[in-house]
Amino acid sequence: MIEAGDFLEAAKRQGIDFFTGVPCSFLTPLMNAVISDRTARYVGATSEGEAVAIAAGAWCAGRETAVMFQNSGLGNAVNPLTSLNHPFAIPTLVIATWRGEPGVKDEPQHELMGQITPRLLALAGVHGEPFPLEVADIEPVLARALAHMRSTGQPVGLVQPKGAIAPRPLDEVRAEPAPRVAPVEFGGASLPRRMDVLALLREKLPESAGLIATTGHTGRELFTLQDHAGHLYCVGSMGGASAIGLGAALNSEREIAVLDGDGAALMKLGNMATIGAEAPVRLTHVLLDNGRHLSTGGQATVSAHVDFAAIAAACGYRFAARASGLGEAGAALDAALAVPGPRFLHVRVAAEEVSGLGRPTIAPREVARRFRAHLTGAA
Ligand SMILES: Cc1ncc(C[n+]2csc(CCOP(=O)(O)OP(=O)(O)O)c2C)c(N)n1
Repeated sequence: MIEAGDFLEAAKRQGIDFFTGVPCSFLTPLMNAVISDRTARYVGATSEGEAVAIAAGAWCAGRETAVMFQNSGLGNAVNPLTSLNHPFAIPTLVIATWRGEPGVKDEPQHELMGQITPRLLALAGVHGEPFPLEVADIEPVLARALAHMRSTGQPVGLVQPKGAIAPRPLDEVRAEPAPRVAPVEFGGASLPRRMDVLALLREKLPESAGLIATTGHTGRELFTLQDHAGHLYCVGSMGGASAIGLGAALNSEREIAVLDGDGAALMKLGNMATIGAEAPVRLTHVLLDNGRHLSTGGQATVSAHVDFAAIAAACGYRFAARASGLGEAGAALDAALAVPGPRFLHVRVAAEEVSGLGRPTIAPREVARRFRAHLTGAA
């Protein structure tokens, strides 16, 4: 058995200074230590996949990260591990608990995942290291993990067995919820093309900003308009753009803009609750709502039934607006950028394909490194 504090201090010595995750009773001591440590940053996520994406955004802003969750949530994390961390070569230390470890008595819902956890992590491209069970093992395990992460750019996983860490109390400071804002209306008669709104955003956001474009044609439209070191084109991790934006905005002095889709936002609606609670002041979340999964054939989403600006306001975003014309979207962005974030813009756009759309010609691995250099000012 090890002490949570010994593990945390060793992780910090290895450069890990940003933690995110979802609790598990096996993780309680380590999570309590991280949350109680005023020099470590912890973000509680609504899902394990969100945590992986938040950590990816934090890495883009220059941090080394760890993600902690129950192995039940590994399924939730597989999508960003395989389609974000892997192609973009974004490392993180994954600490997954081992509920249902073969030979250890546990509940039936953990049995199958317990059998497949180490193999599932390996299949998802996560290199495994043994969880340190003695204090003397902590430093060498973490040193090897960080060396692997830095040389390959890929995540490393530790599977934490039952009773591996001694109990540790929780000393948590909860921020008071901010007063709710009322959504502002910028009504316009016509629906602009998404590409024209993207051009407007590119023009109005500072050169130093980081723009994270959601999965599908949004990233391709942004790339077709202009390639930029401050662009991150999500090729996978559908729904993860806003979580990447949160991780980046919590760790960067730059303005961060998330260019989201209605299908993607609906897939990970919990992300908005975390953004509202964490309240990064330089984050602007723009939802480009065409009412469809346009990138995959135009199937309707349920967005017509959803008041996204009201959800953003209810989640604690400090500014929320609806806009439906191009000029109105510009006015809404001006109003948004004049106040501290997080800010939300719901922009209705035409469900119209752009012909002759390019695809990013720069490999995701280079996009991520260029983006990190841009956000950390090392470019
Ligand atoms: C987890 C996951 N499920 C499905 C897909 C396939 N997919 C790619 S883009 C897309 C549609 C996204 O819809 P939306 O966010 O509304 O953007 P739009 O297509 O309208 O640009 C889908 C379903 C995916 N990439 N990942």
